[in-house]
Amino acid sequence: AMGGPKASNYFDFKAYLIEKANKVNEALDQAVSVKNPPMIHEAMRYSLLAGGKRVRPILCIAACELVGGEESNSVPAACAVEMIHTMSLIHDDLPCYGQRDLRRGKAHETTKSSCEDVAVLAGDSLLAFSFEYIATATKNVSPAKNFSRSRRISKSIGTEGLVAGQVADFVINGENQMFGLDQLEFIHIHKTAALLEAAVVLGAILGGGNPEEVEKLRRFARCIGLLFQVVDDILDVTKSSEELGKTAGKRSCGGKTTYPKLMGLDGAREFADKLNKDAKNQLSEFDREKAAPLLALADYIAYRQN
Ligand code: GRG
Repeated sequence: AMGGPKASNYFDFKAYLIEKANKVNEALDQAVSVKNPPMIHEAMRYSLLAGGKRVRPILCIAACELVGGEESNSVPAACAVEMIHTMSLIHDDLPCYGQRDLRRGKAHETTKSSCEDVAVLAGDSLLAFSFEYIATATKNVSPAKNFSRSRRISKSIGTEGLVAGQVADFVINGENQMFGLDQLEFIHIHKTAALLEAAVVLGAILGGGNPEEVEKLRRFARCIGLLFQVVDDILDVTKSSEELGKTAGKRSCGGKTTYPKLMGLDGAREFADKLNKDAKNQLSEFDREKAAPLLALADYIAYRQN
């Protein structure tokens, strides 16, 4: 297929990421234009276009292409998922969630003080628009598929998805004591993996994947979602001990329960390896060359340094 990996063992993942991210950025730029009232559209664009690795949209496109779909089939869904992710970051940066550092640099600094009202509205309108956009911008999709797609995305956001994770996070963390692996996993599966799963499943469905393929890709996404957070926790420990001369533990945010705290640093590293292997195992029956982008994405998440 056009734009897919070349027929050689070598796969240029860096070039792949740049190509796909550019495609997504272009589509997002066109999707949300400045119209009336300009202020809210500018706030939406500010957060949406302020950078971000575009992991979720790239996963969506890669899943679509893996099962034999055309890239263009999945781009609107990929963009919708990124709008939802951006909404969650904007809301997460609000003072009521106690966020210490704003994400994406200064992207959400509108949330700092007097602009909280705009930030809430920018998040809300991105969420609403994501559904309008996916329904109108995706071409050649049956009403039945359209319906099941909307349902899947809704579930990944609401009280069975992101919101469930955020609520569990503050309820459990609010008790201010260590909790167990099951609870930690519940938080991450919902706060992080749910949207990654939705991205991949939408891509696979739009690409024409059969139910077995969709299910394998869904499990793949769940593993890398959890992996993302285990690696995050490991980096918290290793980064803060690297920060010589600075207050130790700056990035490790005090009493928070983390994988290294529950399993030790080596235990957490072993768990991360296991998740990476489990993720890749889900792809073992796909064509290896076609699976190259997703295999590389798993390693990218596993071996990232910040
Ligand atoms: C769903 C209405 C509604 C509200 C959201 C605040 C909240 C409720 C949920 C929190 C969700 C959240 C912020 C989860 C963390 C997800 C995460 C892993 C963020 C970092 O993602 P990256 O590294 O960020 O992909 P970039 O900027 O690269 O896109």
